[in-house]
Amino acid sequence: MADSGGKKASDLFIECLEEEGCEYVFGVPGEENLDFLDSLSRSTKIKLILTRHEQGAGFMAATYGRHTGKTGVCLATLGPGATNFVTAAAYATLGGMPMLMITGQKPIKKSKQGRFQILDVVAMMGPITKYAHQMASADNIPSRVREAFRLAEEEKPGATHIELPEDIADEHTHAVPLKRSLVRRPNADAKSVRQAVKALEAAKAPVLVIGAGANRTMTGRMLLQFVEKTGIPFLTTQLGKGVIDERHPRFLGCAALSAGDFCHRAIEASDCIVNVGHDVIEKPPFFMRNEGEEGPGPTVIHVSTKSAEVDPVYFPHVEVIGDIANAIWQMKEDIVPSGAWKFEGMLAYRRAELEHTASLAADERFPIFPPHLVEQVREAMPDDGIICLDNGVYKIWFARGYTACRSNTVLLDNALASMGAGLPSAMASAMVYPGRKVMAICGDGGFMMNSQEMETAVRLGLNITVLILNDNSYGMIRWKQANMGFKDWGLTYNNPDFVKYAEAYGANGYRVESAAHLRELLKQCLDAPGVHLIDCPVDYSENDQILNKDIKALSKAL
Ligand SMILES: Cc1ncc(C[n+]2csc(CCOP(=O)(O)OP(=O)(O)O)c2C)c(N)n1
Ligand SMILES: [Mg+2]
Repeated sequence: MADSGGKKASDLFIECLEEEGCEYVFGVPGEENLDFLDSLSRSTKIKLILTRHEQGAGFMAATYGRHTGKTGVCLATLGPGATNFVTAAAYATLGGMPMLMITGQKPIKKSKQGRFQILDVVAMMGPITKYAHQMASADNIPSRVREAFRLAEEEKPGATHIELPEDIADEHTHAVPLKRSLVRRPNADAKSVRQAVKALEAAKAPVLVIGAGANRTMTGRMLLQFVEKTGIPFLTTQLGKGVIDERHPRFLGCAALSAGDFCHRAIEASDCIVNVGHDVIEKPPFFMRNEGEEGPGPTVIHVSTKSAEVDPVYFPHVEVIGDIANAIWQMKEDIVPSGAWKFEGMLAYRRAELEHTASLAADERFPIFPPHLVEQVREAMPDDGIICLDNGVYKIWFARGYTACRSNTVLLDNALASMGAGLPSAMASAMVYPGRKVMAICGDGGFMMNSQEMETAVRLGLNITVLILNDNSYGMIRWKQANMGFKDWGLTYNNPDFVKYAEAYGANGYRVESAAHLRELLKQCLDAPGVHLIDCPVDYSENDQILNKDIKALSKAL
């Protein structure tokens, strides 16, 4: 370290971010970030996106990472700023989204402040990130920043953290940014591919399950080619939704309920499951059986970048490990489709599901019936439109019933499953894809957890529609409460006047008055620039009956 000559550490830090291709820093700076902020002000490549809460910044950075595969960067101060990052860190790490969090800190060499606001932020971030590091010397900035990006982006992507203390940010150094290396994921071994293909060729009714890890560039294309060549039907988990266009005739549905749905019955009819990109963060939508337990279960083939984390509910028989797109391509090249395969039974379950959904979706009652709402949103959105779901009971209705046509057009979080991400993830989506229609779909509970970001959305001039499903309660928990036989207690509240609330932010607010009015409003809002909020009263009275009882009974009766 030399104070004379060289360049200021915070300037070098920004240069390192530029070298990585960083476009935005989302965040709420504190006084411990002021060197960094000053250096950022001179960058011509990186824009500061100021938010109203660090959690909003973190959700936005993570969503930027989810869409682009490039690390989203966010900034907060020490102590309370850093603790506000915790949920977003967990969201990115569990959800597989590359993100770098930068936090400030008081000087680490000399400090006059005692322990004011000081927490061991690096230790706090340890369990919820892939890498957490305190910068102790300006000379190390290039290698530490490179490392943070490398680890954030490497499979499985997730959050990393660098703490940049004030005195280090103010040091001078002659270090220079490191370039990104050219790196490729290793390909699956041909023998493992052969084993998997042999098992598939010998099966009577194989099926593909597409999970979180398959949601990567190129994987969807290869999977589609595999399905086209073999005719093997597929279903997805919630985080695998949209990897293949769900209008495909071999689509069997999305596993959004835990069990007993039509797609679960289809899997039960299979004797060989190819589980593509399974991440234990999502419960597998099938039950494995050990030998001796009610006969042999299906053969399970795990295709992923990493070997399967063994779990009481997951212990596959064959593993094909390597780049998923390449592994599927190799399997497609090798496989000879078998004339003995039978898919009719599985496809019949899907037809029954579609019939059941169509009958519900036709219900134009007011307050709006969730399956009808899903259908209307689908009709209003173009194929490449993006819906960003917060967490609530409607997530199940959308995961099951909304036909995704493209990858990453249904953003939902079935990993941390945090409330509050709907609005920020829609904002980041609108920034990454300014030419596409973007809608946040939130419960009244989840929306209020980060509703302050309405100001950010208006200030940034984003084009988004926020659809609020209003039931004056934490509906998801009420649904579970009913299902568990408890009395209806402790989960209702009042809401602000959402129309006035939107207007107070300079956005446009509307209240749905009928099913026909909802249709009109969706069209109007999606066609007009700016931030629109639609307050939509919903009728959740049949959630328990349909999701917990009818679906199970109907699918079982087939
Ligand atoms: C941050 C956070 N707190 C609590 C929960 C537990 N939780 C899951 S859904 C839910 C209720 C959601 O209510 P709302 O957003 O109004 O959606 P609704 O189910 O009513 O449609 C709660 C409290 C959570 N997932 N995340
Ligand atoms: Mg609610």
